[in-house]
Amino acid sequence: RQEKRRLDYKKPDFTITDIDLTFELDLTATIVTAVSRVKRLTEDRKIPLVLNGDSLKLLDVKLDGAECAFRETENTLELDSVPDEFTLTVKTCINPKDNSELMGLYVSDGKFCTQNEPEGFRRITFFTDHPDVLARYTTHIIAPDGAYPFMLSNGNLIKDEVKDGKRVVTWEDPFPKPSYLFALVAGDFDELHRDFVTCGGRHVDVYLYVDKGQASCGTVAIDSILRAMEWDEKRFGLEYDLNRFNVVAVDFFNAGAMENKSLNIFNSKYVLVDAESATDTDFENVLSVIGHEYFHNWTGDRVTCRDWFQLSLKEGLTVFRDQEFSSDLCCRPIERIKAVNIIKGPQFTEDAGPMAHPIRPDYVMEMNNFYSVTVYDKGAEVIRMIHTILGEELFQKGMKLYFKRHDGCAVTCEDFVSAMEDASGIDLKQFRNWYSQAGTPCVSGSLRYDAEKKQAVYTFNQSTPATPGQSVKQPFVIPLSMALYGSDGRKILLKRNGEPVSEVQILTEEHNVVVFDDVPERPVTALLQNFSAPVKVEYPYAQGELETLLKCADDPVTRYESMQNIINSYIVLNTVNAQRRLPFTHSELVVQSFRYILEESGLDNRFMAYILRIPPVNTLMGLFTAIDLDAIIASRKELVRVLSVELADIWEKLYQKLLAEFRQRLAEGRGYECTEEQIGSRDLIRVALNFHVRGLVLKGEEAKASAIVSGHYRISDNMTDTLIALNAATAHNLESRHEILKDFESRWRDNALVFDNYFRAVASAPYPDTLDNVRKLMEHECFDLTNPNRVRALLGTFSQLNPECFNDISGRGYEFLTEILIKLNGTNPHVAAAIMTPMLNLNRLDIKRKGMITDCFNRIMRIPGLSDSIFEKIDKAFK
Ligand code: HT7
Ligand code: ZN
Repeated sequence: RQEKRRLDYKKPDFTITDIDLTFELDLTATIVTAVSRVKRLTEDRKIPLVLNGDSLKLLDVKLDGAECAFRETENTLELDSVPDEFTLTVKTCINPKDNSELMGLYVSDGKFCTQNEPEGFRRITFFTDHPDVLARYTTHIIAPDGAYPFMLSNGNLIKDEVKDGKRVVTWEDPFPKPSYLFALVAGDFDELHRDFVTCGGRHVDVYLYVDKGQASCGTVAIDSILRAMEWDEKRFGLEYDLNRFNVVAVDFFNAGAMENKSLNIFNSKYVLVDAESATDTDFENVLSVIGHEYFHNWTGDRVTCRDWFQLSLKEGLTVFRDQEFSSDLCCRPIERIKAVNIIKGPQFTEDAGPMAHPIRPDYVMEMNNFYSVTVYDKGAEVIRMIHTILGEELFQKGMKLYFKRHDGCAVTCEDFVSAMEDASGIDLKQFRNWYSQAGTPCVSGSLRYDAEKKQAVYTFNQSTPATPGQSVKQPFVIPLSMALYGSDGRKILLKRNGEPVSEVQILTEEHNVVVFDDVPERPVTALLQNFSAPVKVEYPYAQGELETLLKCADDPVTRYESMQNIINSYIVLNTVNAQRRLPFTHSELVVQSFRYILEESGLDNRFMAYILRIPPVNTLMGLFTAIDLDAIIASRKELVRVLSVELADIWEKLYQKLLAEFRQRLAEGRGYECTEEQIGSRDLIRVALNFHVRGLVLKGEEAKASAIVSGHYRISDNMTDTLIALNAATAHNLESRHEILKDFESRWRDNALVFDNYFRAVASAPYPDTLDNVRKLMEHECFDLTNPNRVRALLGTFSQLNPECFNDISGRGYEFLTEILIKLNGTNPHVAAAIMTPMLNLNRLDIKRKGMITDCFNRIMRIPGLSDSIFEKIDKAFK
């Protein structure tokens, strides 16, 4: 097996300027005829044309219409001594129905669809399947008349005719594109339509295709497309470029969605929502994923990646754009906190593990493994830092220059940074380290206050731990947003040499000194406001300082982070206590801070719910180099216990108050709405209910807790509240869980996406019988190991969101996942590789768990036909 290296990139020897594709659709034997116009790009005529192929049956090859010599290897079709320019016709046969990997052309619930990013097109026909080969596509789809009412591909509809009982539909895409953006869909759907008029006055027909009978669940999605189109014009000045934009929702999909040019294909999870069956989060995800895919039209499709090492060029930038979209349309601080939680949870974990890689990786074995939180979410943070350093105006100037230079091209991250640099005049040379170095930098700060000079003198040292293949790191450019507060909580204007200075201090060295003048007293320091860089911060807060920030900071993220800091310090302390078999230290400050937030802060419900979040075990693991899982779990449980018991009256009152408001809404006939206000009430009622119930259970009032939860389930008029009850029942192991699960099952067993919530609730319960329950559910008629959504809901939840059971010291969790990985390796290795992430922590776990995971990994490594996706991860974990 071989890794590919970023620095081995070579310009293509041939390009394909035009391709005419004909698909004679058949479930098990689709015939694909590809007629390509090929041009040699090198001087050297001895270089053969090499086309990629995977799982194809080759039927015929012709060069300029005539027989020709060719060589077929396991994964290529090669032709020697070809002319400088010619037409190549390749006929292949593929089996979409048996395509369980869901890459290339496959069948999802009777409908044909494609997924070609990153290397799926080579499973459709032999082709130069690299993103730097941009061709114009014409597609003819042929099927028996009436078989597939909708037959779609990229671009404009050119012809739709019936000949000899066969329907032939022709599409033409005028924009040259890489093969990974090619798409085809054929099947029967409900169709929704909207007309959008662009800022330039052009009419765009926007279509959404969903499963038959689901049209009413598609209105939010199609309206979100229009909102995205309008936003991109207003904020980025980017107008849609064709007269048609199609989105199709399918049930079998490896990821969230795909930005194929003018024919986006979506996992139906991110399209189908209605008031009855979707949660608040489902609604928010639809807006953000629809936005993300639409925004790719410019950042991904019009300007694409030169090679897959550059993936963050389009993904980091597009995540940044979708985050801004949701922030402009919904609630900015909440969106920011959601993004911060992803970075501080899964991304920091990835950066600390064997799969750590820079946002622009240098070595890749299986590209599918690099659609990672690092490339996407840390990539977005890197773009955000550029935005912070340049400011909105210069950033937009940089975007304009980027499009001016590179529209219609396949380019690199370097090209993007150069455009930003040239447009702004700001030197980003050292900033580029964010693209080349992996790992999470740690900034450790200290303050010396000089009362005589009225100066605050900060020292900031940055260091980044070694990551695989990168033992020594160069310093990063870290935009550190700071604010200083007086003991009265009032903000102190930042000044140097008598002049006001920006809150964003740019750290560039390993050791940095930052001085502020005219500081009347020793200040309370807010560091990393708005999480201005993806780093860890260490700062010796004096007593009372975090409370001051929690209460007075004007940046909501600082307030949130102050509470997280307060919580984390007790978690660390009590984890150490648990390890040493010492009694727990009372979490005094957390209790006081919670009390303040709940009783005095006056925060709105939604923000209050976020600020009262206790980080999950997975995130807490990131606080330690060596993970003592049992001690961390015990320490977190203790914190929940203390908060539940000591604030019991407050939780009960809060729950009753919010419940009364809920009842009032129902009494007034006001239905479910996905508004910030209603979402806030539900977010907070979830927190209140869980603490209230935990408190009751701890007091031995299990029956009362059970009754409250079933009451909540019964009163619910929406899926969010229903799941608040369902999850509370399973999370607290209440008697009512049986009745609630039974009712939920009978109501929702016919709706697979909703039923996934049942799988998630059972799989996340932290109790000894959970693994048996998960095993049983694999036999449930709604479970299907070939559907990635089902696998993620049941098995992904168990491995990723239930660290207590998954890492059970018996090793049963590891054994179970190993069985699953071995099964999935043969059907869908990409989904397998995605759910095995928690096992990659093995080197930081205790010796017993490490030994058990090692045994499982050894077993997997021995199976015949092990996929590169799984092999690459285990191999790295072993190094
Ligand atoms: N660009 C898309 C990536 C994607 C994908 C990757 C691997 C396997 C299946 C996939 N489906 C979609 C999604 C996006 O970032 O917009
Ligand atoms: Zn994307």
